[in-house]
Parts: sequence; structure tokens; C-alpha cells
Amino acid sequence: MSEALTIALSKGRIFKETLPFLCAVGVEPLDDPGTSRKLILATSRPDVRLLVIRATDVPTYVEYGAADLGVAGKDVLMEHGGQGLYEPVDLRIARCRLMVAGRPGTDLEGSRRLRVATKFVRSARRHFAAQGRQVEIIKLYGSMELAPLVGLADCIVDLVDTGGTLKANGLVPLQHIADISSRLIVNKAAMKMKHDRVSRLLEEIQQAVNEVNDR
Ligand code: PRT
Ligand code: MG
Repeated sequence: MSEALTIALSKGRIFKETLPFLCAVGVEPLDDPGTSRKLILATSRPDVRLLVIRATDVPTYVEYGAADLGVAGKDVLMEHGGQGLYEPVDLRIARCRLMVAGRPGTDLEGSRRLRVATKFVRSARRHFAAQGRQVEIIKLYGSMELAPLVGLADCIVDLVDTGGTLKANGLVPLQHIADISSRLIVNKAAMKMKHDRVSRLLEEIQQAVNEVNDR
């Protein structure tokens, strides 16, 4: 009897874009997280179950081994720090860019201490530190675009996809920090203890990713 595997992921775009890869390896959820309120979803493989949790909580569940595997954005992983987990597969889904943005003409180079509003505190601090800049970080949990408009901050650090959200709020991208995509992550102990099952699943998923991207 093989051991069960638990995969943590968030609903929304990550769930939607991960689904084809799960299906490719024979894992079909028996409920739709869009409509179901269940937090644990059984799948067509009796030995695989899904946890549906907040995107920012996924690395924590995997770090502590409450889930063997997970799917998380690189943005979330950079904030978490990546301790206790491997990041073996770039799923190349939910892609976007982490950027500094602000009102047109914002001077990021001046000697003044910048105020930066963001939920990506670590990434923002690291980005400006690499430029030798000390900044004041204002931690927000959402709608960062508002901050430069009402004088809360000089600029923001946020994810940008089409740029539509920035544009709608009169903001422009100012600096590129990182290209973002979602990664399959694995608990380090599970990689050892459930090695055969986990490595087979990783291989199958990597192959499905290659097939999509070679098309
Ligand atoms: O409804 P909910 O927010 O729960 O679902 P969601 O699908 O938005 O999931 P969320 O917000 O948890 O995001 C999950 C992951 O998707 C993030 O951690 C990123 O890795 C990835 N991702 C990819 C994005 C975007 N693209 C994105 N555009 N996450 C957020 N956004 C937001 C961004 O913060 C900004 O508010 O979309 C807005 C910008 O989009 P554009 O197209 O207007 O530039
Ligand atoms: Mg969102």
C-alpha cells in the first residue's frame, strides 16, 4: 500500500492553471473549489488529496509537512524565504512581473528616503538595498495602487500582468524587480521519506509542462 500524498494550492488562477497538469498525471479533483466550501478535496486518485488554502499560506503548509507538495507563486516564495522546501518544477503558469510603480515622473534616484507601500516587504527591501538605498516600507495587504495617489507612499511594489490596473489608476511601471511564475514545491522530508512516489509525480508533471511549452 503506497502512502497518500497531499498537495496544497490556492483557488483562483493558480488552481485553474494547475488543473491541466494535475489531470495530465491522473489527478482530478472530485469537487470544484470555486463552488465547494471544502478545504480538503478528494481526487480521482484515492492516494492523492488537495488542500485549498490562501496563496500566501501554501509555503507554510509545505514547510511544516502538513502538505507534501504545493503550488505557489515565486512572489510568495520570495517572501516566505523557502526554508524547509525544494522548488523543483517551474510550472510557467500565472506569470507576471514584480515591479516598482508610481506616478509618472516619480524620482526614485534622489537622495530622499523613499516611502514604499507593498505587501512584498522582503522583496522590496532587498531590491532597494541592492541599489544601496534605505527605504521606509509601509506594509499593506491590498490595493497598493491607492498609496501613491493619496500621499501614503512615493511608490509601490506590486505584481503587474497586463498593466491595466496601474493604468486605470494613473500609475506607470518604474523598475522591474523579477519575472514571476508559479512553482511546484516539495517538503524536504517528504522528498526523502516518500521519494519514489514524489519523484515519479515530479517527473510526470515536468513532462506535462514541457509538452505544453514545446507546442
Ligand atoms: O481572487 P483571489 O485574489 O483570491 O485570486 P487570484 O487568482 O488573484 O489569486 P492571488 O491573488 O492569490 O494570486 C495568486 C498568484 O497569482 C500570485 O501570487 C502571483 O504569483 C500570480 N499572479 C499572476 C498574480 C497576477 N498575475 C496579477 N496580475 N497575482 C496578482 N495579480 C494582481 C496584481 O496584484 C494587481 O492587483 O492583478 C493586478 C495586476 O494585473 P494587471 O493585469 O492589471 O496588470
Ligand atoms: Mg488576487
